[in-house]
Amino acid sequence: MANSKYWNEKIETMHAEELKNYQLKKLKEQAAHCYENSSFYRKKFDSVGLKPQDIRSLEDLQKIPFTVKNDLRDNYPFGMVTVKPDKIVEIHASSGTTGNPIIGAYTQSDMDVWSELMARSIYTTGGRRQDTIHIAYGYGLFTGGLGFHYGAQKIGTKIIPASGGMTQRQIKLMKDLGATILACTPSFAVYLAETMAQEGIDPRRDLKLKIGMFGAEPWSNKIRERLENDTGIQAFDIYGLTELCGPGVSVECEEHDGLHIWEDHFIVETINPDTGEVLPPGEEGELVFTTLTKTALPMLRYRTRDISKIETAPCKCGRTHARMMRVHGRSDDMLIIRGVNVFPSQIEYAVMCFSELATQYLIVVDRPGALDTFVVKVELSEKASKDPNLNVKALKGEIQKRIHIVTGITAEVEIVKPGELPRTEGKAKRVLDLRKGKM
Ligand code: DLL
Repeated sequence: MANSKYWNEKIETMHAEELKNYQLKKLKEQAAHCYENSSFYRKKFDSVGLKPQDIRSLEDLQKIPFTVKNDLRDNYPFGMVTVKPDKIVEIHASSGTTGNPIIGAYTQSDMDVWSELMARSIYTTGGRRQDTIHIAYGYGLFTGGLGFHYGAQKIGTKIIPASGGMTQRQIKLMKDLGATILACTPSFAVYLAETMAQEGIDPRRDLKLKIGMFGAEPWSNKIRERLENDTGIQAFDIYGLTELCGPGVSVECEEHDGLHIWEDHFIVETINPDTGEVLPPGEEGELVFTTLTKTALPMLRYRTRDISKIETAPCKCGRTHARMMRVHGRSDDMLIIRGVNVFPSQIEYAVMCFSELATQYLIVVDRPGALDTFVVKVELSEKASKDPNLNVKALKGEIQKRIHIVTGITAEVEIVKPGELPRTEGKAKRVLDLRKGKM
């Protein structure tokens, strides 16, 4: 049971060696479950002459072939499910818009684990029974809304299941109902903060918010600084994906130095995304997860395409579970512009260096002729837009220089008025690639 600091002290502070032994025991069980109950996994094992009993150490995990997103798409909807259909109690799906959706199927035991991990994650950020959590992640097939709901329910927190949309109404509800925790995407949090400013609401004076739990999309420390400054809350990063459960795979503790991966339920590896080679901790690469306790749709060596690095050194908070550094992008988010690799997070970093700018930005890439065009649209902050001494031309030049420093290529910078770029209530869209079909 939870004491003042940990939701589950024994598990969260388990000695590293003990945690490894526990993982190995669970890995053997999960591999056997997959082999026995899924023709998909049996074929994977057989293709490399592997049997579940060959998994004798954690290093042996590397003998199992990777599982990729297309495996899930190709086996849609239930081809990779490893339990009888009547054992499935809930289904979610990720937000992709084309092709077969990626499905998350849960048994009751999977639901219990997910709720437990979400309760642990909320508790880690300081959420307690006395809190009121305003959940503005979408409810429905997306795992954000309900994932937070189940975790908060387990803690006993008062829940406001606001879901997405109706920004002004959300602010009124947060104010009137005394929300102390805000859970939503970082881009929606920025939008809420902007709207509050426009409506003359001072979050420090008019609201009781103290914790923000932001995830489901990449966001930078610069956005954290802005959000914390604008609202007075302490912002925490939370990560997860439908294929593993939803939110609750990892979360930041009060040290804000990486997200603790709940290693009693997941094994993490980082690999070189081009070669598949396993990288040592500390080296940046693609995150690969193996579930240890999932029963309906277990994932063995699942390639997430998310780029990060792992920190195994002890954390000051006392938790022994490894940390992943912020995901700053996905391998498939990477743009190749005029032959140069560009991540949207690099642009975000450059943009956030300027206090004259709001946090919104949009990258527009096109190929009208032989060459790529690369436009970065940025927005002036309300304050800067009212400054009569602002030299827009000089500012543009500075932004362009900064983008060149971080990416190595020159962008055309367009500065637009506050509020002109599109806002989203869910995951932000930062890139408009108009080259598709012109390549
Ligand atoms: O986004 C689950 C979630 C909901 C996480 C609410 C956190 C909060 P999917 O829709 O399946 O699930 O999208 C998963 O979103 O592979 C990452 O690329 C990205 N992502 C999720 N959390 C973060 C984060 C949910 N904290 C995909 N930082 C993942 C960066 C994130 N990217």
